[in-house]
Amino acid sequence: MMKVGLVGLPNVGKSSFFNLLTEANVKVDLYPFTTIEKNVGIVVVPDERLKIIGDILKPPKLTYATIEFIDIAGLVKGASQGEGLGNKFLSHIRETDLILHIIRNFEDGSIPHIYNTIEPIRDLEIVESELALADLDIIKRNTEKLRKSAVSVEEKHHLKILDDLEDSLSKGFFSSKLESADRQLIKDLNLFVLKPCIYAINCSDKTKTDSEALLNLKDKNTFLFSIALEDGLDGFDEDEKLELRQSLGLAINGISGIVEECFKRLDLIRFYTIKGDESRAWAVPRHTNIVDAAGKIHTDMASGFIKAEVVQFNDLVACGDFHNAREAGHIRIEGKNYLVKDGDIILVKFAGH
Ligand SMILES: Nc1nc2c(ncn2[C@@H]2O[C@H](COP(=O)(O)OP(=O)(O)OP(=O)(O)O)[C@@H](O)[C@H]2O)c(=O)[nH]1
Ligand SMILES: [Mg+2]
Repeated sequence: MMKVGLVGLPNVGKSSFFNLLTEANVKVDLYPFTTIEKNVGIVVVPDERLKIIGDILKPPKLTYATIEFIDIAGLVKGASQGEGLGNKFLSHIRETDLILHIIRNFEDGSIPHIYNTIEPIRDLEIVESELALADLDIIKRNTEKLRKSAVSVEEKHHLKILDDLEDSLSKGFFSSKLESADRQLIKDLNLFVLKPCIYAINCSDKTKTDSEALLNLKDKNTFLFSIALEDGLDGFDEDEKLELRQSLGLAINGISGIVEECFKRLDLIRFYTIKGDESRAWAVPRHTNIVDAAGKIHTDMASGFIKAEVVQFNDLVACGDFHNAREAGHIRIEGKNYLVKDGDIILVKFAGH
């Protein structure tokens, strides 16, 4: 399962956000939330298509695709050198696929800010430079070893990738434009700089959010939300919630919008299975092969894979069910080289029960 790690300074609202995710999942019972540990939770990804499948087929059970969220303590200046609580947990963020960086943009005298003033860009830079320093540590350890042992062209190329990355991180650039083959080469280092990142700005529930600082952040992947506002939205209907968020210049979908954004940034797609008692959405990386996708459902389906019957969501909805879709000629037979597409509804035929 894909994992999202929450990072940010202390008192920016990471745990409050994590708790809101929990509540959102509990309130709608279709959205089960599981806490594995205190700070690790499984969150379902909102999915209109699965809802529609549920309405049409009325299966006893609907199962949504999920993402795991991890909440760690806040990072402070010097975290990479062991300062503060967050450092201890940085290794948990190494194991994630996406960083959700929560940034404080709300004033509240009763909630101290570790650097006293509300300055989103400064805060972003502090946290990213700590992540960069932690990456530099790892890169240096690896280049030292490689410099001694690199002989082949491949090894020297590997070393060059790391040297270039070290150079740009040392100059303060916390971003990387590595090609995917090069990325693959250094994937095992789990560097923060190679992870996709979303900046979630926790705004005040009162002020409009068009300050210059935030506009400057806009070219980054920015999501504006307000925990204080979301906390007070119980009892409003969905349209009213959208309007309130919009009037404050926030993203209209609030917390569930962030989850969707994470899904997008992870470059995941969804396919569906509708056999038996359960209709279910599965999240896989784009370009996943059908056999690997089948293996997610059951390992036997991958090892005994024969073929798959595939219908696109829209065709199934138009026809009403799998049987009618077949009559209408919408079912495709796909072999082991097929790459799964977003919205495919898949029936795997496999041998060896
Ligand atoms: N006024 C206001 N207070 C908020 C908002 N978001 C969070 N808080 C409060 O800020 C305090 C800190 O929030 P947390 O969610 O615990 O912060 P954190 O980022 O998890 O902090 P650490 O775990 O220490 O790193 C809590 O008292 C929250 O209720 C907000 O949007 N507005
Ligand atoms: Mg916290």
